[in-house]
Amino acid sequence: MTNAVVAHREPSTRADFTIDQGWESYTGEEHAIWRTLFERQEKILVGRACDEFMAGLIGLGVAAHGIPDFRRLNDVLMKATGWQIVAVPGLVPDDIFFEHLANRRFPSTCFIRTRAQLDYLQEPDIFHDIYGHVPLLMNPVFADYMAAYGRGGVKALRLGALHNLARLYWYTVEFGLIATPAGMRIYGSGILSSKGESIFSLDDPAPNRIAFDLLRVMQTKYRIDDYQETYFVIDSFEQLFEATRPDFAPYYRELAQRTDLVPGTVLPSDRVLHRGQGRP
Ligand code: HBI
Ligand code: FE
Repeated sequence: MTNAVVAHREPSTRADFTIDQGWESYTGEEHAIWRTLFERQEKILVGRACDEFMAGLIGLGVAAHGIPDFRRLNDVLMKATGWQIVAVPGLVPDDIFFEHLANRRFPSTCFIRTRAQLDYLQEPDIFHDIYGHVPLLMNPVFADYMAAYGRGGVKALRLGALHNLARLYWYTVEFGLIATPAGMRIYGSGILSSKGESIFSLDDPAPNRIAFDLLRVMQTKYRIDDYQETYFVIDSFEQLFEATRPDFAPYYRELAQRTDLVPGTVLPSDRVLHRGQGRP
């Protein structure tokens, strides 16, 4: 992330790392970059994003015309599921991140990528966070899952098992697919906010697509610098919420006995929905 883009957002001086969004200070060019990203995804995601995401986007009124004001979004979001967006300068320490999620506060960055970064940037920007993550927080079951994830994160930190839980977040909240009667659909924010991966994750023969299994996901490493080699597919948000209801301490003990799996692994015990052909 080039510092120049972030420079006009003062770093936080608050203990919870929050800052003011400063919605009035966005430039015309920043609003135009939002419009470009929004209109591009709007076309690509028809028939690719899950219905719950589309409903959340409409419910929130996240429109193409420019960068949304968190105050307006919070009026709607709070009424729908008790969540609110808080502005942060960038990635915040894990303990702060989980504390916010556990209290139904989604920490969103408020800078937007440059035109040179339209197709890829390593760290989350406001388009990834608001367009990618927040619409699904309008869905009550998913909103409960995210709050439960926050509570779980606080505990995982104490148990030294954060790396296992971070994999669950990665393969569901960021890069998850969901099976529907109309076919596989996207719900992961890292995919929804990415032009290339919105197409690759569903259409490309290269990656594996494997039915979600909690321990399998938490045992599997992931890459942050390229498309996923494996996507995990849930049957419903209820399945995801139920799977993560129990106390995870026994799971962490079990995982400590297993060796980590590399991202492209396919196990005989996997319910393989598509066996990837690997990338040329
Ligand atoms: N901070 N702002 C922000 N956004 C994230 O998605 C985020 C973070 N800090 C930590 C983090 N994600 C992950 O490392 C945790 O899921 C483990
Ligand atoms: Fe994210």
